[in-house]
Amino acid sequence: MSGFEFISTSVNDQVGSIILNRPKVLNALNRKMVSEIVVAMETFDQNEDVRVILVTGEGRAFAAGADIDEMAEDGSIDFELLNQFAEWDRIALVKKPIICAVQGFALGGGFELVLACDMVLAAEDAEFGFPEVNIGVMPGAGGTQRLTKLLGRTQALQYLWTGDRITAKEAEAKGIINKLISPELLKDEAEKFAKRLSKQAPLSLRMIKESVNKAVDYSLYEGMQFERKNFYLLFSSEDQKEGMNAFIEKRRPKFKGK
Ligand code: CO8
Repeated sequence: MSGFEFISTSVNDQVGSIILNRPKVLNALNRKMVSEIVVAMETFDQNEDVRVILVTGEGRAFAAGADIDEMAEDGSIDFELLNQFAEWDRIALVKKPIICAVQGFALGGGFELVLACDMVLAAEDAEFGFPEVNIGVMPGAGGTQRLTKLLGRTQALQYLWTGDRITAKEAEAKGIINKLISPELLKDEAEKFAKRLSKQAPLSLRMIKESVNKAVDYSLYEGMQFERKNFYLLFSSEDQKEGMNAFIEKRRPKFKGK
């Protein structure tokens, strides 16, 4: 993929990497950058050579939020007409696993991007938070919803009202992140983990992601019905035959994603 101004992308060993690349402003997310991130995710989602998507930030921060300079003079009608958050909705439609690796600040829109990913690896120096309250606004790309679903109402209000940051250690204890890693090892460990996932049966990863996401919004009964259909569906795949035959034949399976 080429032609991006604010991100860089590459494909390596079936992992599609997206690097946020505005380090001078701590990867502040301007509108074009968000569009580029979403287009890159969608392009990787359709690329047969990519099985897992990895999002990282260049420099000392993952992303310090939406670009305040860009929106400072905006009015509400500008937002309504731009409809920029529709792009964020498209992240939830990406079928392949999206992993992010966070160092330094993940604030405001940067934290919302983290919460929109499927799994989060974080360096010990990572800090998460919603400081919007300090500048007279509030999260707009899912922050109030996703944080509340993760932490519950009381704790979500605490962080959203105070703007206090959540340290990497606290984030691990609260289940916001999957794994804490030393800053020097973050990049290598994130790549290693993404590669490990890329060896798993791609359709299983896909159906599991879809089913787990339903658990967030569906009742248990509806979710179980949904899970069942996805379970049945996998029995139409070549990978199910390959996986089970490999087990019986005591060899490693070779998954094709079909
Ligand atoms: N927007 C624009 N520029 C930024 C941003 C930002 N969010 N964050 C940092 N920068 C710039 C600084 O202006 C500075 O630029 P310059 O060198 O030209 O002065 C450079 O990045 C380095 O920053 P600092 O010198 O401030 O670095 P410090 O280490 O002293 O402080 C902080 C780091 C604490 C992260 C500080 O920069 C800060 O408070 N940044 C703003 C954080 C914030 O308020 N984020 C929320 C923004 S609002 C938001 O995200 C709404 C979400 C809505 C939906 C998402 C749509 C994308």
